[in-house]
Amino acid sequence: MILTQEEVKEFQENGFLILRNFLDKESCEAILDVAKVHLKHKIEPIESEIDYLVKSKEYRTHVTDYNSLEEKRILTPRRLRQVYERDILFKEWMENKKIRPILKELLGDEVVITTAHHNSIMTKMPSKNSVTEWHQDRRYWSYSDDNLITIWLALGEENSQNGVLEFIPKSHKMEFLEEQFDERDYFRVDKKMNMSLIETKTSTTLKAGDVVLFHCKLLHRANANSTQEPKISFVYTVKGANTKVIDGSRSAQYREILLD
Ligand SMILES: O=C(O)CCC(=O)C(=O)O
Repeated sequence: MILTQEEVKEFQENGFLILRNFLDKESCEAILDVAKVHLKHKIEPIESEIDYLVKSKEYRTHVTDYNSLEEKRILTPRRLRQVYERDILFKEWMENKKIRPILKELLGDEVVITTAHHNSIMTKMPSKNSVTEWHQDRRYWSYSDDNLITIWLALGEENSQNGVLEFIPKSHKMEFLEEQFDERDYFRVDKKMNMSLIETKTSTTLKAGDVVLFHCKLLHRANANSTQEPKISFVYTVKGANTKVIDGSRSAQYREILLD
């Protein structure tokens, strides 16, 4: 499967692209079954809801320990970290042969998995969960340039009630002032200069098997999950082989996998 010129243009211009029905239902269900076991038993490394809310910008930029901070027995998982190593099914999806030429085309480079970032099963549990404010994933990452793409696989339906992704198209190409972000680098919704941009937001319901590819500087957010079912997605990030990790940074603490 290779992208059409329109699809490549759409990604370059808007900063994201949706590939509908990309992974078959059986594979999604198999991944979901394993993910649910790891979530049920709270197998570390996990980021919990509390971690997500309290970790500072400094912590996220520098600390490489991905285990949860709060007591395991009471934590609500937000994401299972380091999934590449957790299960063969997870590894197989991240090395999926159908998606490789697509990523290569969009990166314009050889594809490298960055296990330091995302590399996760992302959840929003019904009992205790929170809004994800507008942000660029790139903010805590340390690389020579911005040629990084996140691959978001929906494992069930994602809609406005359970926290589907919302994007600000074209924001990956925009230059922003420091004052447009708060102390944790979230894009401020109370700033007049941000409001008109936020009005251009877009989102669409996803079904199991749909994939969203988005640029590491694209502004995105998600509602809290107000339903009784968890929202569970598989999220990992790739970079071009010529995009170099900054030595000594948190991004350099985990291995990279070159896909041939
Ligand atoms: O809340 C969500 O599901 C989106 C999470 C997200 O964008 C992130 O953690 O980078």
